[in-house]
Amino acid sequence: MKNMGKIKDGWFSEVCPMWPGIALSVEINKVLYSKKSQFQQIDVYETKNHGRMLVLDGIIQLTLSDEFAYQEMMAHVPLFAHPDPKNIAVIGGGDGGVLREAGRHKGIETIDFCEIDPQVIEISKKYLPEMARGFDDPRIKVHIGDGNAFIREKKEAYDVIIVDSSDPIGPGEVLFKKPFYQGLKHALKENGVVATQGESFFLFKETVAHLAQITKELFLKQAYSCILVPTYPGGNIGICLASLGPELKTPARKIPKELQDQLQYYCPKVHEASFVLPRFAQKIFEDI
Ligand code: SPM
Repeated sequence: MKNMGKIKDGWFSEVCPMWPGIALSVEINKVLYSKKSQFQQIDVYETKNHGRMLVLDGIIQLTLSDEFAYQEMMAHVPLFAHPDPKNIAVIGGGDGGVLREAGRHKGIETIDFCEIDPQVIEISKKYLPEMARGFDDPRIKVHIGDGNAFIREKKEAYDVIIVDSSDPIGPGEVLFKKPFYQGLKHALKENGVVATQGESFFLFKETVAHLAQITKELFLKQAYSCILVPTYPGGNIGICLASLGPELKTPARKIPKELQDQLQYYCPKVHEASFVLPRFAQKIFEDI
């Protein structure tokens, strides 16, 4: 895939044809790593004010200053929507951040993790240990390979599946298509919940509508949760949620105090509030 990032005068800019006319720029001090893996260009920068930053094919995946917002919401919204998650899968997110958050749930017994690019895991372990400590959890079984193929082999295996994908360009494209969602449904146990990277309703209206349409057709319930992330273009991103039973917009159980004390973004009120959308975004869901 074409690299969507540019560096000029000490600033990295994410420029992508999917959000024309806007660039998100972050001032950088140093390039810590820059190499092409079998799947994508991987860059790690030391930024001036936002800690280290992971960039794949020129698209910002995280900065250490605000990564907690995305990782916490991607993990805790689906995990608290489920009444008792025991077996879960995480697809993508080789930096380990979603695993770190999922691991805070003591009731989970097994975590299957699948990532297509082993280099992202290796580089995160070396340069982003705050994220990659997620891999230290003994309940995690790491599978290297295609997430779509991995999910297709599973039947009624998981209570919750979280898909931390990159954008629908490059290696993540297949994870935004209906056959993948059919596989997710097949892989869920009764009452299962799925959460996928749902893009921004400002910048990716068509993708948001497309995912809502697919999940409405296949699942009993579907909903879209909004997350504020200053270092993603538009300052926001969403979670596409779908369920075979549980309500999605309210937590199904109380959050233990020791878990709440570890978090910076997620709490039960934010869980509920994240589903309250501006009028134009609500309309995307009314129109499908
Ligand atoms: N664990 C962090 C991985 C992040 N995965 C999602 C990245 C999405 C980046 N693009 C956002 C585009 C803005 N709408």
